[in-house]
Amino acid sequence: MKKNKILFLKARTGMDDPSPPMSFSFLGRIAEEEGFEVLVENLNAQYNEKTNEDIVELIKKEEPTIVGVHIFTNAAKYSYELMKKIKPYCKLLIVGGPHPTICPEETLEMGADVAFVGEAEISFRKFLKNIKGNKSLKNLKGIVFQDNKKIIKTGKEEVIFDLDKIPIPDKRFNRKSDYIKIKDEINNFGQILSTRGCPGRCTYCFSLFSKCYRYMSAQKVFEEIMDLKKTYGINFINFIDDAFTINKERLIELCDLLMGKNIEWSCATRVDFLNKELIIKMGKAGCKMINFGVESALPETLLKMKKTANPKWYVEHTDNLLKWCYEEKIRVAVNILTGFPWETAEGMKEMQKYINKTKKYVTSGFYGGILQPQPGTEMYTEYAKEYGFEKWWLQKRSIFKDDYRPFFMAYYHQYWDHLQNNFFNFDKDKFREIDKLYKLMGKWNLYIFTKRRFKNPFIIQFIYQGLFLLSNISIILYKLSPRLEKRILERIKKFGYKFKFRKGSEEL
Ligand code: B12
Ligand code: SF4
Repeated sequence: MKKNKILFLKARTGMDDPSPPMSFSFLGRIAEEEGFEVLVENLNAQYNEKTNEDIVELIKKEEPTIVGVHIFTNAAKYSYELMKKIKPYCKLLIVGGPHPTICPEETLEMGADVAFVGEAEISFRKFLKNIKGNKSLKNLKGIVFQDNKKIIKTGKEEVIFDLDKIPIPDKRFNRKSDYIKIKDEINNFGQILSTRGCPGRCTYCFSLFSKCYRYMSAQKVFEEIMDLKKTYGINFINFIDDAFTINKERLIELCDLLMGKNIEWSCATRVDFLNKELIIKMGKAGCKMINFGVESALPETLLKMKKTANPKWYVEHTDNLLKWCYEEKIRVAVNILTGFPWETAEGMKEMQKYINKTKKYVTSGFYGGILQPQPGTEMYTEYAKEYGFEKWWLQKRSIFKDDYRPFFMAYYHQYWDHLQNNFFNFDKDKFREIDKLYKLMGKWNLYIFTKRRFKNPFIIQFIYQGLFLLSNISIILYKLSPRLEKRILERIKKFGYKFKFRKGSEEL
């Protein structure tokens, strides 16, 4: 008998994925357990050169029973283009991810037969069983679909409380060559999601996994690490949890398990769930980098974004954390988010001072962005109508031709496109000060990027100044003509990539 096949897809967006999407590893395993052959094409993977037309040919050749598309809001427009192309050849087109969770009806209008809402391990398994048994979808929870032109919403599927019961995600379905060209890039397969949900209430954040914080046991996390080490030879794990350090006991237990195991790792977390004692312990257990969701140092913004009720304590505590990490030689990345409607040019100048004051401790770089109000968040619900950005993900045309990002965006002005989107109609002064703020952070990123790769102070200065100069030339050229910028700087951008994996000096 011919085996059922499922093809998972992610559309190209122009902002490459360095690592395979976790959703396909979780769901692929379930599909395989249910007797499906699993195919994955992530067109957004950094080295996947396939086009939408190639996917049409693939579907014609493989004739999958189900085609499943993962959709981020930022990728919605691109995903819909892909869906339009493949729809005539699909037997059953399903979608899932953050965007279908928030806007399931829209995805149906765009061609999906079924949209999955929220975390899908339970609903997806039941769905596959139903498909095999030719049963009605009406009894399934967690999906939205059309029946005789009527939209049927089946209600929420139960939250998975015991994460240890979910099988370890299987990364085998992903083609290695889509993500790896240089040996060290194997660590891109080292992502682990060890918790789900976040108790935070930040007004700009959409939490697909609900506010209910759940976590895998330390023992199960350790098993997954060992599995990755054994299968892929991975020696650097990247925990992609929203707030990895919330459960103190679990963190301590995991650190104890990792002591002396020669595994290095990084994680992201909120600043209010960490202290000096934990940082020391994490450092000893191989933690090399912590990404802090600091977001702002402005009291009004911290309060209005619901990050903290005590901004004074928050900023002081953040300063301490950064120093403690520095002392323990744990590199630090800091996320900064600006662009809120109440912020002013003066506020942005304050933020510039804050960056200058703290940058010494930010040894892994500044990230974050300029607010893009995601649907399903308070920032979207409250301001979309007032500022006229309803359904922006369908309207905003891409700033970039052929999805090529100019050289200056590589390290210097990573969020330049976010600024151009200008959701909240910033006045000239505010626009200029935000621009300055991100350039300041970008300049620091260029410096530490160089410093980690070279030891000789003369060479560091030479390369850093060179990159800085090239970034500014790139801006001027881009303003003259984006095509000219591409012709002159695309090669240097690609060449610069070789430095990315040059072993960096561990000295901070
Ligand atoms: C890792 C990560 C990234 C990585 C992605 C790496 C990769 N290989 O995928 C990087 C750093 C590249 C990234 C970038 C961005 N990210 Co991000 N990211 C995350 C993060 C922290 C984890 C994602 C993850 O792996 N989750 C675990 C998997 C298992 O969950 P999942 O993908 O949602 O899948 C589950 C369900 O959705 C469902 N499902 C998913 N797909 C499908 C498909 C089918 C067919 C079915 C049936 C079900 C299904 O089943 C899965 C299992 O339950 C999430 C936050 C979070 N906690 O999820 C944010 C998050 C996804 N990112 C977000 C955002 C906004 C961005 C950026 C736009 C940020 C920016 N402004 O630049 C960019 C966009 C990049 C782009 N290409 O356009 C938002 C998305 C909001 C939205 N409405 O889309 C999130 C939710 C963060 C947040 N709380 O706001 N991100
Ligand atoms: S931004 Fe971070 S801390 Fe705030 S709700 Fe989202 S995941 Fe939680």
